[in-house]
Amino acid sequence: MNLDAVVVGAGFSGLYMLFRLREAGFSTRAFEAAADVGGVWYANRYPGARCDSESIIYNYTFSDELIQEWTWNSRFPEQAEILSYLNFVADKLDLRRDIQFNTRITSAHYDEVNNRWKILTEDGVTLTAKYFITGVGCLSASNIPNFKGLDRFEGEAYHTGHWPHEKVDFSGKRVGVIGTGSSGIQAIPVIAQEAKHLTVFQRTPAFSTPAKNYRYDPDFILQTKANYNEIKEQIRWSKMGYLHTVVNDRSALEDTPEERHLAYEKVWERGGLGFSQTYNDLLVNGEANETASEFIRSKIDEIVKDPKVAEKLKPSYYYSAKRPVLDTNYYETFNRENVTLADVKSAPILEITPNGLRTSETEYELDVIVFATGYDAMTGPLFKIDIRGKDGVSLKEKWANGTQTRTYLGIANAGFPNMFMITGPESPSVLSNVPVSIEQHVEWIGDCIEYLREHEVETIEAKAEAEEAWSKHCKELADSTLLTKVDSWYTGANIKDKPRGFLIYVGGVGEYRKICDKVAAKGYEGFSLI
Ligand code: N01
Repeated sequence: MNLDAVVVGAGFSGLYMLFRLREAGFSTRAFEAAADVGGVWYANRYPGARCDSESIIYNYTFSDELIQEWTWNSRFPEQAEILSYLNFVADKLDLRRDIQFNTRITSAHYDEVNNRWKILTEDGVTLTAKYFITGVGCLSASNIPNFKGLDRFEGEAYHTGHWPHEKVDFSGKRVGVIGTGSSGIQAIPVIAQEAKHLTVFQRTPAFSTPAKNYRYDPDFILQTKANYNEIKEQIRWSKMGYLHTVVNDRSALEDTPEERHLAYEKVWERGGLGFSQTYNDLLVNGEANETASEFIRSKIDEIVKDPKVAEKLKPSYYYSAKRPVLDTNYYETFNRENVTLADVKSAPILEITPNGLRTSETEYELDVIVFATGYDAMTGPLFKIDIRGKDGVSLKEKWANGTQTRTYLGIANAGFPNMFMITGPESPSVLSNVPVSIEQHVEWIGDCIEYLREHEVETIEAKAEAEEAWSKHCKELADSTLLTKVDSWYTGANIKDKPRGFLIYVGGVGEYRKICDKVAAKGYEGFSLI
């Protein structure tokens, strides 16, 4: 099969990319490893899975028809609802006829002589395409730590990112959840309600603030749909792709402790990810950050009845330097009789045993282990495909296995002509409301490919110097924040032997859009067009 474009993935990115190119008249096919559309929302079916972005902005904005015909139920959409939404989009836009499911792309090699990408699927089929576009997501390569004895466990074991389609029955069972990031913190309160006993294995406590989810009022939905153009413009030019903005546009240190307390209390009660926006310097000034961190720690003391447990749940890193977590009754769950907190920082997990797991202190008998242990983010999903550009150099080699990951705008790579990445490393991606960033990338890539056709350009390739400058800019911006001062999956610290690096553009989605638009307006400045 010889195509204009091959798109990898049928999640938010792949679906829109397929549509955008097909509408422009390019022969395009998307390949998806899973059996249906949805990407991470197809795979993340764990109990309590819900998005932290508010529903009304967690959707495509490019089509008014889609906006008007779809109605969200509640403030934060649950996994099944998002999956229904993506199915609705796939049906409405008749996308399935150009998606090949159950098909993993294993390699994509650039053939310099013919200027084509040679793409191989897991079942041995070879395709060629002029453009190779990845829509593999930033958090799709799940991580299960290489615990000793992992394969000896005789009970049930699940990773939150690859949850079975059938309901997992926890009733009457002794369950262990390893990991207290966003996934663990959403799953724990729900599993606790059903399990006979739940042990939470916590290595680093997370800062969590309440989601305060609620059902939408029909009038609010009507109003939202009527004003959607305004909403769309607002999120597209915002800092993070959200509607909320900085609540108090000043340093936290300019307020008295009493004023700060009132401000934090108000934003805590409102719920959602806006807590990190209470003041304008929480992510850049350690002292200001400490005021927010201390407020959350005081809330843990208020909620958790056993002071020893409360103490263990209190984080000590800079709030929001790791991805902040939203919860529904997370801290309250530790007041339940059937829930135990095991601190695996002080007593690490030594091995998984046939009947549970053993830490340096004691043994835990478990019927079910839930690995909420996260992802090899950003580069992990790309490295699952053997991508080779000019001279047969692989992306892994080019990025020196991650030690020197550099891209141009997070979209393109020197040495990899006619290849585009949607939400690639060094784009705003996971520091934004991701669908907003996805749409911007898809539209920019779509416009670019149309421009190439119009101007009879055969290849587009990022220049090495443009890439160098972009990476330097990304690094400088990140280093001016607290984000690089804390170990997290943002920095690669969660994966054993993964090189450290901060692979996200922190300048904001509005600013980033301006930069990308300027590059295009200047005839794709920083790229070689031949
Ligand atoms: O993964 P994580 P996640 N022994 O990496 C622990 C998005 N998301 O799946 O911090 C013991 O955050 C690890 O401990 P530590 C969102 O962007 C969004 O929860 O490394 N523990 C940590 O506690 C999110 O940030 C939504 O010390 C081990 C946990 O496992 C991202 O996905 C929902 C361990 C992993 O936390 C990832 O979230 C879900 C070990 N050997 C996800 N190894 C919403 O929008 C790891 N851990 C709601």
